[in-house]
Amino acid sequence: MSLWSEENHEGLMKIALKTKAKCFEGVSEFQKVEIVETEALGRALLLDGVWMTAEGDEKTYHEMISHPALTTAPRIKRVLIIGGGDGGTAREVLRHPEVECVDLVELDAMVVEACRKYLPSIGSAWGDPRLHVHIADGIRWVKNYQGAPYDVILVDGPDPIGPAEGLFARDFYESCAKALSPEGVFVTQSESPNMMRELHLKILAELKGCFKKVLPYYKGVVIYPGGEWSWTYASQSVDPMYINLERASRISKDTYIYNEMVHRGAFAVPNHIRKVLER
Ligand code: SPD
Repeated sequence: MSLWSEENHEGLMKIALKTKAKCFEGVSEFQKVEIVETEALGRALLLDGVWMTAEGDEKTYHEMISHPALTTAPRIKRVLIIGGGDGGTAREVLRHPEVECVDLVELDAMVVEACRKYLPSIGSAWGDPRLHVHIADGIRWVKNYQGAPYDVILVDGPDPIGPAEGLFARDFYESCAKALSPEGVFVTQSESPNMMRELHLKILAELKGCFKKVLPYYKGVVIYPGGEWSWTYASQSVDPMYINLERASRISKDTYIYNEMVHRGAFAVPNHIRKVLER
């Protein structure tokens, strides 16, 4: 096999990792699913040739998509994860003892099966009885949702290509806003603020049409284009700076990067984004 596995980002940039072996390759109804063993970051998942997660790099992403919401939402009993088929986000969410029920809605069964088998350290919470995995379309799930409101919704999807495109659309954000309790918190991964700046700004603009508070936050993720990554926090009433310190300090005992100061610092918005948001 080739000594390198690489993502070619729009013909502009390549992100390549030296590779020892291929653990899994399959083509599902939706995409090509690969798990490779890399020299630098352990096993890693690619979907359609795009890096999704790697054992040696995943903690920053999964802690940052989860804990800012989970340490600030007033209630965190009911959580919806859309995507997240590698199990890393569910693992972080389920570390909060107040969480009673997590619905994880992943489109592609092959992703869950391959990750359960080859990336067990990322998905270490699959056996938790509070976790309910649904192989289904997350966009339809929230559109048709009639159950008890969620306290937190986390969107851990890929880039907006193919079936994932709808995860970046106004309709989807509106459905999420309706499926949340009035004091609920929504977080989505919101792409690279530098290599995908226009897309990042579009996500913020669409969310602003659906939520009263919309705040992007940032941290580095080694395997994503541009190195710097973003998530966006949205709510009708909750402010991410009002941190439940008991929850934050409890969770911080075992996190890789997350703590109260990392949380606060991540919400510092670079000027080139801030200027657009203030317009
Ligand atoms: N450019 C890739 C963005 C992928 C974001 N989601 C990753 C899933 C990790 N659980």
